[in-house]
Amino acid sequence: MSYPKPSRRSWAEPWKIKMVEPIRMTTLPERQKFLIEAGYNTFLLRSEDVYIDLLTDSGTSAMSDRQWAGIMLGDEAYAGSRNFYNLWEAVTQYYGYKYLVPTHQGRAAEHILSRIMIHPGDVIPGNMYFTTTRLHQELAGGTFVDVIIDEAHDPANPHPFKGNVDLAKLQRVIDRAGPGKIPYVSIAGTVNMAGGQPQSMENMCAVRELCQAHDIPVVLDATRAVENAYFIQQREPGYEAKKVAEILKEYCSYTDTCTMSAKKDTLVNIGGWLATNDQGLFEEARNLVVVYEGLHTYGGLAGRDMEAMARGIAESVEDDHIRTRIGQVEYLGNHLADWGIPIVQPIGGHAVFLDAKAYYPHIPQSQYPAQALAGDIYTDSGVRTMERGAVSAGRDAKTGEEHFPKLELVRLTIPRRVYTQAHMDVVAESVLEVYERREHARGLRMVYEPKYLRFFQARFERAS
Ligand code: P71
Repeated sequence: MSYPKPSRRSWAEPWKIKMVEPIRMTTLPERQKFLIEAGYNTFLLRSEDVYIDLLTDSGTSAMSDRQWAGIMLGDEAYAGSRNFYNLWEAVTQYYGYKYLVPTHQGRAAEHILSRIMIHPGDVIPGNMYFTTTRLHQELAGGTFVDVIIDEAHDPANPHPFKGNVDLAKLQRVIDRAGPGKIPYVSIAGTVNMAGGQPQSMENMCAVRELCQAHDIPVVLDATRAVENAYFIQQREPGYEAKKVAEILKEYCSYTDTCTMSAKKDTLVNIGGWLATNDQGLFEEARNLVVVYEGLHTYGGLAGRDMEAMARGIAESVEDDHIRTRIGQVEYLGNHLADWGIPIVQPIGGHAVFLDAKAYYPHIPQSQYPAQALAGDIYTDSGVRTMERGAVSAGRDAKTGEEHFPKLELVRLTIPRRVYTQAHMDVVAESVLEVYERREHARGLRMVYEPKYLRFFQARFERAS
């Protein structure tokens, strides 16, 4: 008897499980109570009350046995720790930058960079805002201007590189502000708020050329640059035979400086850095880090954290690892798309994003449909997700008006090396269940709004 050969599950994990952490399923009445107590904000839930935690991929990865072994090799000297030099070597080897300043996480690097490079009245163009990045630019007196391609704002548009910069938009910003008012161009690969969408190498090169012509530095947010490199390998002609590690290094070579939240790509629970080829910037950053973080050879981290990071960097660029990582995200996304559930296309690197406007078209954006949807998924199954819409976008720094972004999304963010295919199936089933009951969904009103990054601590009640 003959039968069709099943297609290969090419993303199967290149590791096996050595240690497990129990998780607990709660009851529906318990979850209803927990969500009300949390003010309908998934950031305010206790993790013990969560079954599958897709809030973020930040600091939630599982470390390897090699990384845990590195933890035991922590050199906890106040100054000149061996692990700092190992980290510096790894950053130079894989990302290519000459100088390194460690920080406790990404926003600390953004803070230091913004303080040094931005002056009041400056303009910082970038490929879509990120919450902490934009806030530090604003706190330093700058204004962020979005120059991403229009396709990025359309959840259904299948453009393969929705993280690309629109060069005409960038040129217009340079002409209007004058190059002297632009301390740097801020590039992220992949673009978190667009749905984990990559930038092409060709576009990065073009940005570099344009910036060079005006003597403007390029600063990379390298938080998920390994995932970006994988998409370049998969989608950009000429890169299919190259290793992800090689592509990453070329990508970074078109930039002068990077900030990094090492809690994502590099497979650690805490850590970050600022890396640069500019010796003057390095010296200033190394000096300022002692004011806010700690000595320049630990930047708010323990020696063991830096060792885990150095080892995580090497693991993160392995082709087998990154294929599995993104393969799992695509597995979940394709499941949902096959059922006709509205998600951002193409499927992103670190997460599947639900299009809450298409999900709940009857809830006006002023009643935060994505916030409501995140709560409804938690109530259904104990799966925790994150709002990435109007609540995250906050208010205009000058006018105080609420931003209502085109993208009103719920992010199902997949931690690296943590959950199984069966967990993904449970998530997909819950998302489908909530979709089938969508006509009954109701919006929210905000009853408490903190001043900075309101999405973390805002509280809501059901809109009447
Ligand atoms: C994510 C996070 C963590 C987060 C931050 C703010 C709001 C909600 C969740 C952090 C990033 C990031 C990029 C592209 C800089 C940071 C800050 N992402 N750039 O996605 O995605 O890094 O958290 O280490 O300070 O859940 P930090």
